[in-house]
Amino acid sequence: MNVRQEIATGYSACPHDCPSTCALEVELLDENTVGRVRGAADNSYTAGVICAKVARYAERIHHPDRLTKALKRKGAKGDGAWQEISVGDALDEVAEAFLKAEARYGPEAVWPYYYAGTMGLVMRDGIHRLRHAKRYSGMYDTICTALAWPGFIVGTGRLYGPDPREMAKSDLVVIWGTNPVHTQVNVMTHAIRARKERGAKIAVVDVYETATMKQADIGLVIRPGTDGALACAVMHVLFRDGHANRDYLEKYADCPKEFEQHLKTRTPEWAAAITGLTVEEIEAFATAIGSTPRSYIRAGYGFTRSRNGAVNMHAVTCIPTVIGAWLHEGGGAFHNNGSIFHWNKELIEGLDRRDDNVRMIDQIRVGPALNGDPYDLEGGPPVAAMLIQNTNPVSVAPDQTLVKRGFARDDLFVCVHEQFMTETAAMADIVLPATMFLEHDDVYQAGGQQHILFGPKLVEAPGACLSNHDVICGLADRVGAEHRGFAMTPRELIDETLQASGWGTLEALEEKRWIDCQPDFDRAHYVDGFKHPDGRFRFRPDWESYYFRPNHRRHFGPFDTIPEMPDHWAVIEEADEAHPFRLATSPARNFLNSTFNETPTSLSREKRPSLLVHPDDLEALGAQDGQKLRIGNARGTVTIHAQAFAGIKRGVVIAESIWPNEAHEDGQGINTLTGTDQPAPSGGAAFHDNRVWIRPA
Ligand SMILES: Nc1nc2c(c(=O)[nH]1)N[C@H]1C(S)=C(S)[C@@H](COP(=O)(O)OP(=O)(O)OC[C@H]3O[C@@H](n4cnc5c(=O)[nH]c(N)nc54)[C@H](O)[C@@H]3O)O[C@H]1N2
Ligand SMILES: Nc1nc2c(c(=O)[nH]1)N[C@H]1C(S)=C(S)[C@@H](COP(=O)(O)OP(=O)(O)OC[C@H]3O[C@@H](n4cnc5c(=O)[nH]c(N)nc54)[C@H](O)[C@@H]3O)O[C@H]1N2
Ligand code: SF4
Ligand SMILES: [Mo]
Repeated sequence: MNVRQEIATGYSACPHDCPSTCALEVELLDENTVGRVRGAADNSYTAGVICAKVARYAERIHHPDRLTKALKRKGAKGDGAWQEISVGDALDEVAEAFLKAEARYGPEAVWPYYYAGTMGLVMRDGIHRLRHAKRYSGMYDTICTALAWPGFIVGTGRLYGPDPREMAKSDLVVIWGTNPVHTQVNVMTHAIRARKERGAKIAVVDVYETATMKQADIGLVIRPGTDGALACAVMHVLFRDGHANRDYLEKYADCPKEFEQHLKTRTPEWAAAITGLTVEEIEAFATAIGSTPRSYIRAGYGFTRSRNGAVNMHAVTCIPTVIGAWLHEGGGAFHNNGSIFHWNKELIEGLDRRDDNVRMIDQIRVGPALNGDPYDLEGGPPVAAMLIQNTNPVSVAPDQTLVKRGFARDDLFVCVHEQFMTETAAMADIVLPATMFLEHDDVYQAGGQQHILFGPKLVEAPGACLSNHDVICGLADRVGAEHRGFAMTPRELIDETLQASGWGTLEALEEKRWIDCQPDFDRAHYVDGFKHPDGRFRFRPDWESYYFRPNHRRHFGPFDTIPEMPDHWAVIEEADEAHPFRLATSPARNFLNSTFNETPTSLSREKRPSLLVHPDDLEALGAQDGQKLRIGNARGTVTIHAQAFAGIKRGVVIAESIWPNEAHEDGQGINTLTGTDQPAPSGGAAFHDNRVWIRPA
């Protein structure tokens, strides 16, 4: 007899802010306890593979430090002294503070602040229903996608591209400005399948020799913010050497002849001086692309987190257009599938109550806004009260000195709804304990692939944990916000939203576990035309007509100097005599932004905050491997340990992120050094575009 009991399996989807949105299988040990988490083998994108941090989810969901009770601040802000209260009393206190702020200044003094800690549509987006119903200030969400998405859409007309599973059918997979071994492991599954099954080559473009580049056949380490120059030189070679597909260009592009002319001076020599590559590296890369019709560019977010990031993304998407790679299976460029899902979010977000005249405050400007910068407040009231869900600004937002000062304000009321005592929760007046994804129902949409997935409640939540929906509805009731969505269950919201969006019922989704929403070949490859009125790809994009959100300041930064056609746009924070180094804050493998920096395995693998520095730079600084360094710029200074690393250009340094401020000596984390200036055309955060000085500590 088999004494080993059969372990029950639950089906779910990974809720984290990651392009992969893996289909999961979860061991259910009892009604409260999960075991191992695995990737669903029968999901064609997940293909049985997930990252190590989610495979060990038991460490996070059953973590002894999880918040399970509501807490009210006892001492001064950030002192760490708390009183336990009931969640009902806590919601009463939050509602009272919101009503008080509203009575004194009007509803725009309340600023709900949120992000994508969960990507579930009900739990992430329900906060909009509350703000629309109450006319609270809106948040212009810029921290992640505001540079990348416009850069892609401005050329193609839409945010989608060839099926990401087609990478397996490519002959050259170009992984550009993303580090999938850390950030979206499934890209590697499909890229490596192409190599195994068809002898495809893998090329990687990054600013250091990443774990992904170590697996590549062609590795290009460039200087940060120079991707536009590399792309232009590649296209110069493509035209020069007869690789341009002129019939395709005639039919599918706006101004191929002028573009070819424009590229005449963007030679490999020109780009070598900007990127730090050799002419030979650029020529070989261009020839590989030019001689491979089935070349698939997987463009990430990383290379857009620079002040010229949107222009650089557009430049990269021009490459497959020049050679007509879009026509081929396993060819083209892919960034995100946002446009294929045609969601109707009216019910979940309460869009029927939206008023576009209500103030929007820029997410990345949380520091300046909380410090009363009139530019951010648009002449309106101060931010007097906040509800924060799914985000940890006192670690992840730029210019931490201002962020921390803002959250320390005595006249600011903050409720943080969290799973852990994050650095943001630590600054709150009221902390509410939050469920995790396996403890509530939600529906998920992938970005880096094409599925809609359902994640049901599989285990009971500990203690007094509330879901985001519970908190939003509980507050709505107490502040007099009315909307029929507040009286519905998550399942009811999901079912109605699926049906309104044309995706059938929840019952059908639950049975199938996911919906494959991949558009047909001609659409995904733009064979039916690019999504501009004339069906043509734009080499000369109309940045002017592009806006990111309705009724918001349309253009930011040095908008008027955006180059007419792809180029090296020299608006990055170049090194200077006082700040000879360029710093990128690329993601650490075992954290996800600031999430997982509480789990024992992630912490033991990441060890301590460190700075990758070229050995010759270390020597020139008179410093040793492992030694403490001070790095700084006009925004502040940070203490960090040096790690000698040869896979990087001299003058460039990398701090794999995001450690808490508190993990650094003096409590100054890496975002002390990042900026809140809003890049053109429509904002965003230039997290990898910082000039710094470095000294031995
Ligand atoms: N382990 C882990 N996974 C994550 C995250 C995490 O923090 N950790 N974050 C999640 C989130 S929110 C997102 S949005 C995605 C983002 O995932 P990605 O699309 O991978 O984007 P980034 O993580 O910003 O950076 C990717 C790579 O871009 C490189 N890079 C920086 N500047 C430049 C440049 O100028 N040119 C080029 N060519 N490369 C550059 C960085 O060194 C880094 O290796 O990942 C998600 N997954
Ligand atoms: N220096 C530097 N800074 C960066 C980046 C970088 O590359 N470098 N990357 C940027 C990017 S791309 C992004 S997207 C941002 C992300 O920054 P954040 O949006 O702050 O993401 P996380 O740090 O993962 O924090 C998410 C929080 O949500 C909580 N959470 C998860 N699920 C739920 C839930 O169901 N309910 C509630 N109430 N809470 C929940 C988690 O516990 C976690 O504390 O960081 C940005 N900051
Ligand atoms: S790779 Fe991304 S989506 Fe998949 S399990 Fe890990 S964090 Fe979740
Ligand atoms: Mo992100």
